Amino acid sequence: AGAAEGPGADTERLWRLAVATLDGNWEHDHTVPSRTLYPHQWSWDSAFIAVGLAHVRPDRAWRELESLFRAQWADGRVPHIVFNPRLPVGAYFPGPEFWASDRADGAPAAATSGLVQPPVHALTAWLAYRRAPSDAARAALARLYPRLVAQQRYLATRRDVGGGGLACVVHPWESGLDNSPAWDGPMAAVPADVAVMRAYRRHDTRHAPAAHRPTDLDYARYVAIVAGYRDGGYRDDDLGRRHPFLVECPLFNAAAGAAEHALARIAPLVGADPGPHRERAAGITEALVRRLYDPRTGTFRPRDLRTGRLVPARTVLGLAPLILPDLPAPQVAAVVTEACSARFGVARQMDRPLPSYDRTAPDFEPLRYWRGPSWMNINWLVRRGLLAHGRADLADGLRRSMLGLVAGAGCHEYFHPDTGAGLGSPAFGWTAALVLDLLA
Ligand code: 2M8
Repeated sequence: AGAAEGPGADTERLWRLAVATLDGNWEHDHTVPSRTLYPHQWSWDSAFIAVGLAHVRPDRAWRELESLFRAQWADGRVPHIVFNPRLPVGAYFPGPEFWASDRADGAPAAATSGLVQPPVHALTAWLAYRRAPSDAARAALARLYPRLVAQQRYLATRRDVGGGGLACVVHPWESGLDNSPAWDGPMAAVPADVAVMRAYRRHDTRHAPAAHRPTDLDYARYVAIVAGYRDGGYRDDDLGRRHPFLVECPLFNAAAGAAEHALARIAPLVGADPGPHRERAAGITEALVRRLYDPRTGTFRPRDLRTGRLVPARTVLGLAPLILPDLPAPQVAAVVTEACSARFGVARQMDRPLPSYDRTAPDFEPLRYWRGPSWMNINWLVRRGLLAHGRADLADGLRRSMLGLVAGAGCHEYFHPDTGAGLGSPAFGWTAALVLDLLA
């Protein structure tokens, strides 16, 4: 599309569309991912959105992150949803009454979920600061710093269930890629009753076609895993013995590593020592390679802690370790090979967008959410990884592909990986934010 050619009418149009989308989704102190599908505040959405806001409304970038971190729990976990008390009951399922955070120790005053999401916040806070440095931005960064450190500490201590230096996710929602084929194996072991699920009313399928969303069986398991965790007070001790879903995810841990690298940059600005962050970053990269890299296939894949095995599915999660600046050369080469293979099709000149799943797999589903469609946040992370490892040529191909998607379909939540048609929410926060970052 013309937008890829640099400044011009199309660039101007995309810029205005993205700003209008962010403005339309702004809600007193945060941005909703979508007014219809996700009307509350989501954790990693807010992180990506802050990057875009830094280009146009820097004060809002900091309000976005600070409102999220105000809902941090005493143990350091940053909840994946902060509920807006002004919305009616039933605005989203599962809502605050289901999560019942008010009955859990260490929960904040606001109603929240008890799960987390990939910790991309330190990275995006750093990028937001670099984009628009000011005294106010530095003061916000100084307020956030101890909270970002506590977020990392929670993951490194309470969530290292495998004991090998990586954090595990206890629910597919924590991965951010809810129904990725990566979770099919681990999810199959979770007992769930679809009849019980049907006693609830799903909210998502009122706003998006059911064929573009997770299935009822997926939801039955999502709800069952939350119910068990909630009934244990969202405590993390003894998870290995009692929790049905425990997975080490390459994207989640790459985000945690990138967070330590970012904190090492932030620390001197706020009078803290970067040394410990550098050490922890190195430790996470080493653990990722040791535990999640499979030299036989040359891929990073999640490890199911219940079986001890790497999951077989080759998903876009495996490309995420590229965001680590200290990823060793053999793994960089392997990930780039995987990205450029027919499975993912990254190229200088891309004929189709980057999918969320191996497009050669028999169960590739071009319409169903994280089982095939293309997503802007993942594209953005992979592009950053390519830039970090000297592949500006491929990063540029990805950038043009991303801009082409939004130029053709608008700020959709996700895109058909063959036709580029817009799917899910039509006015989606992180798509708008990350487009601004690409255009700036
Ligand atoms: C999706 O997840 C929520 C549950 O957290 C849902 O399906 O209702 C995912 O795409 C997730 O990555 C994202 O943060 C969230 C809000 O955009 O929606």
